[in-house]
Amino acid sequence: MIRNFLTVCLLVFSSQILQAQVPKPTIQQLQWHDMEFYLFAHFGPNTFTDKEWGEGTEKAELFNPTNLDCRQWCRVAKSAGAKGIIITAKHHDGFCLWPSKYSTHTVRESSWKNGKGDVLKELSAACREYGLKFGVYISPWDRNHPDYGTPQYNNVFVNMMKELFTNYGPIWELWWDGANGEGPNGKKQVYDWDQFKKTVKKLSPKTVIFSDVGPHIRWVGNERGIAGVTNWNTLDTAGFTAGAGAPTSDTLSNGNVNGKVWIPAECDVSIRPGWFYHKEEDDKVKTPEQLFNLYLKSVGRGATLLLNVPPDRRGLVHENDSVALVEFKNLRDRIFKTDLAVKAAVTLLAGDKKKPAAVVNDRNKNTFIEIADLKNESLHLHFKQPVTINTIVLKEFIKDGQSVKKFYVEVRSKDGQERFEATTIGHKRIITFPARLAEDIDIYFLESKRTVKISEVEVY
Ligand code: FUL
Repeated sequence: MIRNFLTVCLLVFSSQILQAQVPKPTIQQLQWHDMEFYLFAHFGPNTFTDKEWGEGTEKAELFNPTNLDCRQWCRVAKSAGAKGIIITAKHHDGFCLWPSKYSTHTVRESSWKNGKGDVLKELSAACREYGLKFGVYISPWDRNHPDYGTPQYNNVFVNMMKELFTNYGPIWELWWDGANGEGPNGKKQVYDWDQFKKTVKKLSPKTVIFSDVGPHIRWVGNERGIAGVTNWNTLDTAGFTAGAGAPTSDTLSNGNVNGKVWIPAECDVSIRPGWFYHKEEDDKVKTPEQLFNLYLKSVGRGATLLLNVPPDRRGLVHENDSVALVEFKNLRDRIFKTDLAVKAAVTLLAGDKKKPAAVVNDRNKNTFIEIADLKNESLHLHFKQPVTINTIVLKEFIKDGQSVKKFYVEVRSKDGQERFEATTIGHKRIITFPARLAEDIDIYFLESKRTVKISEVEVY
């Protein structure tokens, strides 16, 4: 009797431990996943010198946009269906787009608005006005600051972040570039990441922090905007740091299947070849089709898409970029216009038993179907009237973690059947194929870490 009791206790206890070990997103990370697509704005002295990496010796007065209008950036972002904008408040050249007290290389020293301008003030206000999230990139590497390369510089960096959070918040995402080169005195900085993290946690606990290794969002391991075909939201960070000490690109692209921490990937890429605006790239803006392809390889693989759209010397998003972005939005709207799954009868099949599973086409991401017995259970969608389709979207209920390792979708009709195999799902998996007729769709889960929880299936 006592033995039985002890066994039960042990089982309950160990299942609780297992539960506790499942890495799950925070509320802020969940909200971040749902943002899916947002813009990056590389802007600063490089815009005026045609460089990608300024040396920090550029004269501050060079920074002089003739017609800066952050509201125009926001209108472009809105018409592209982007949910926020992250601005390079300070790139490697050390120039601050706000009048920082801790630097002498800022908008205050520039000719723009006689030194009275403040890009962060204008952009944060415009984002608020247009209902966009406001994010900030701040490069720890500083090729201008005299303290860079000494312990004092870490305090400078902390003080700058204090200014950002105090004067321009709420800041939804903070972007720490891992680059760590030499400063004006030829020395490299030993970054005090712990102090940086503590500062942000104290000032703005809801901000999600990006770096190569999180703590909240990881780099995807390339600057092409492409997530791994297999993409785990989990990562092991012990022993790694941002920058040179980061895990390999492959690991960053794929995540770690049994990673201990929820640190999902963000895909950063520029709409042009460079990160900063260069006139000679005006005809090299990615086409709407190229952008859509990137969308499929980022958002469609469970990551987010951070698309850089660099303002020009006027301080405006160039016409070519905004045209491409609007067309990119039109393309998505056309493709994802009518979700045919809503009309399908969805059931969970287990042998010859059938259970209704309308939770996956109720368009409520908070409801989900559980599939525990992978060998015998599958999801089935039946269309009374056969439909022509080329896209299937699946979503896992990631609030409870990520589980699916391998699955396939089978599309059947009188024209025959075709199977599409994939690995992870996570926030979203978009499967595309040449249009074909569908009367039935079966989804089989082949491997999973735990009980599969699917919240949505969409069909287009
Ligand atoms: C890199 C930087 O060196 C590039 O200039 C750019 O800002 C990119 C987003 O991150 O690390």
